[in-house]
Amino acid sequence: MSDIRATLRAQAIETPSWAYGNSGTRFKVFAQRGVPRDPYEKLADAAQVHAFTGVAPTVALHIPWDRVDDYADLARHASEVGVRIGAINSNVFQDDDYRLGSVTNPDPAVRRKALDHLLACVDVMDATGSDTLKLWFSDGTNYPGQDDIRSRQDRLAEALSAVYGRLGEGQRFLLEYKLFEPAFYVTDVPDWGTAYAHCLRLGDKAQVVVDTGHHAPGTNIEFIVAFLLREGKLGGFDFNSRFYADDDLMVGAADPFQLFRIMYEVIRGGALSGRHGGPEQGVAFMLDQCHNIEPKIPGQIRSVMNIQEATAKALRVDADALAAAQAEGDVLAANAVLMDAYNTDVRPLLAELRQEMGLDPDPMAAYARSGYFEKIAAERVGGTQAGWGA
Ligand code: PSV
Ligand code: MN
Repeated sequence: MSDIRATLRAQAIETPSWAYGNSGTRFKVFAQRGVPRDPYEKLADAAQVHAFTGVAPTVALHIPWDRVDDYADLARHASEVGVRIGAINSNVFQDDDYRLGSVTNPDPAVRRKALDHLLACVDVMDATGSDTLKLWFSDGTNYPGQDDIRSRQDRLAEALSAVYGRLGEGQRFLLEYKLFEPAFYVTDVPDWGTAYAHCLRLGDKAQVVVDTGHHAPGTNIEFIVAFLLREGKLGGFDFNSRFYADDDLMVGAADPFQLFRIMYEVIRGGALSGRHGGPEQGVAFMLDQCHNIEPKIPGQIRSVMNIQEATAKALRVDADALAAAQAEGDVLAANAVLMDAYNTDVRPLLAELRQEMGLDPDPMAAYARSGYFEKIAAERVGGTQAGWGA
């Protein structure tokens, strides 16, 4: 039990800067009070999530949504408020130039522009001390015959190779896949196999990131996790949950059992220790979520707690009993070992752990009592609220 506590104490979950800004669907972005106007305010909000949970020490940036004049100054601000800069997320999907793709665009000038952005993101890593670049491409085609599938893979490989060559000591990139959207016919990186094949060719500094919302219904995500971990190619997670497509809802909300199964495979693969800097950063546990209708900071706190609960349950799986049942081919006993762990109420354990860490046992209530929301709602008046594209 003390091992479980130590492991949970050391867990690190990264929150995304964009979760604190306004967001919505293509139908409506709902503005909320107190939303940050710039990346500095986003970091201040992220620091609240860390202050109340104790396990969210890093914040992912999205460039250009978090563009500032002086990234070293932004990193300084992060440490002043009690967090660090985590992954740098590139964005080659919002300019008119990218209508037919970014790094896979048939026009070499557009490909050059996209590549320059990716390289500029590595400059941001250098300035902020970030060790991870996250690459997601919206590239693809909408109609059969629109462009040559193979040539697009060649162009993708060329761009990835150029970015890989620019990575410094202790830096890596994570390649993200997504089944569809915004491209509806072919997506150039649609699945883990495509991402894995590109990363494998490049080397150790290229790994796959699993965004839990980016799969077809019914996909066995924990199998992907087990496989990639076994191959040393799982670089991280973008956690969120989905009911239909890429819903970006709070992780653990739609399917807490799936999250438990994923965390079990993470533990089975010895990968819970998370990021620890240097060339072997380990698996980055990142949230990639939007809080369209719920308040943002509590939405992030709840999500972090959901991951903690799934992790605590997965840590409670009796590995010896499970191995014995599996060796005997005792299907029901093996399944029962897993289900016993899943059905354990770990909330008292986590509450005690927080108290040991000098935190309030109930982060949601403690945040609500803190008055932080009332403060930012009163202070953040005027200016332009951060949101998609800002
Ligand atoms: C794409 O849907 C994605 O999951 C990528 O990680 C982007 O960078 C992120 O969403 C933006 O929210
Ligand atoms: Mn993502």
